[in-house]
Amino acid sequence: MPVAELLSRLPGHWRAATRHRFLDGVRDGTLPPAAFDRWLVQDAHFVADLLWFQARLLARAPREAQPVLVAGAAALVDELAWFDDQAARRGLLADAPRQPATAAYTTLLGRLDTTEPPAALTALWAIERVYLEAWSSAAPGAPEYAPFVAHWTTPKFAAYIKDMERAADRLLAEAEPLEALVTEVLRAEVAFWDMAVGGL
Ligand code: HMH
Repeated sequence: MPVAELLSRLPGHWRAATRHRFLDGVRDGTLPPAAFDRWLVQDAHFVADLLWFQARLLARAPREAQPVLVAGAAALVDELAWFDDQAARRGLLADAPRQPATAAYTTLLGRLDTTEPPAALTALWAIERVYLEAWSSAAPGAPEYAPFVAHWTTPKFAAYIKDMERAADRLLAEAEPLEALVTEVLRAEVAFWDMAVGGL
């Protein structure tokens, strides 16, 4: 079964993770900048944790999956520098503590770190695929958020995700029931958006 089918088997979770009040607010400009900033700081933590997970997956993955993983790891290093730059411009405290939803996602990444590479790669693909879809739902975004929406919906990001999908499909030659794992990813994504609007 191609990994893309996992998502069409989970329409409710997919929708909840890609259509959210936070993203509506980004699109129509009703999201308060403070909520966006709160989310940005937490997402920087998430990306740092994702780099940890991805670098370790790179080391243990079969050779055929390594090119896409190494390219993505390099992109995450650039992304962290970009977050630092945004934090400096917006006067944010990048070392603010992790919120519970961020810490819970970190725990999930820790579990994925002990999951066999084919399943771990599929989960990583789902993490990136859902994020692209979520930001695409907010496009083009209100003027103050449009540069962020553009940053997370580039053709380059979409092509990277497609490459990872192909790698996951190759590794998962045998049918594996991964709905439960992908559901966990989608739930973690919903909790992450919920966190960002939590104080509103
Ligand atoms: C919460 N999910 C979340 N943040 C991200 N930056 C991504 C996925 C994609 O890297």
